[in-house]
Amino acid sequence: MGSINAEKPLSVLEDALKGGITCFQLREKGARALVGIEKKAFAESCQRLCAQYGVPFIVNDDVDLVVEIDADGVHVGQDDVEARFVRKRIGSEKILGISVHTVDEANQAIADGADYVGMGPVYPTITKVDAKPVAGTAMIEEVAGVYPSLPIVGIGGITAENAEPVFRAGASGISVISAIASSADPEMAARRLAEVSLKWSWERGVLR
Ligand code: TZP
Ligand code: MG
Repeated sequence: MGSINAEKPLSVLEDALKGGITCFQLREKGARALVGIEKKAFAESCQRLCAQYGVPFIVNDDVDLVVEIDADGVHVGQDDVEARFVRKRIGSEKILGISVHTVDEANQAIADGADYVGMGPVYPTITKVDAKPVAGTAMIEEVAGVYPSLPIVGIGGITAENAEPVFRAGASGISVISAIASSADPEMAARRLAEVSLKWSWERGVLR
């Protein structure tokens, strides 16, 4: 894996879509992050691409942008605007994802109307500068034990090679940045991740 390919993000996204990603979240962060009309224009380009592939387009944090461009959903963390207000603002049709780290936060996320919860960082990552300490898979297992039908998406340092324990712990999905965006071949990287995910959704179907 090299560094994240920030120069041509739309071509990385298109490769990832070709490789079989099933959801995309726009996370426009950091020193060089787009803002205002530039962010909106970039978001709309991502949204159009996702629509071509029939893949939901979710925006991180920016509820105003979600409403403005009619994105498919929004993802918020514990330090962002309170999730119950977000659900009220976006209505019942859009996807609401909430980052949680404990069973208590999962309880609250469900009460606030989460469609899925994100949990991590499972493994060490350098992508999120303010990430919480590495959590491994234990808390995913605990939350999945309490809420077996809650969609849990693991995040943080996940690759096709280390994804299995995340699914074994009870996650229904995995989300990645570096494993695709830092790959020399993002399409192939996405394909391998999609294969692992598919294998696990199939095993779940058999095991349940
Ligand atoms: N939340 C917890 S870790 C993380 C986020 C957004 C970053 C994950 O990025 P990577 O590159 O897949 O480790
Ligand atoms: Mg956030």
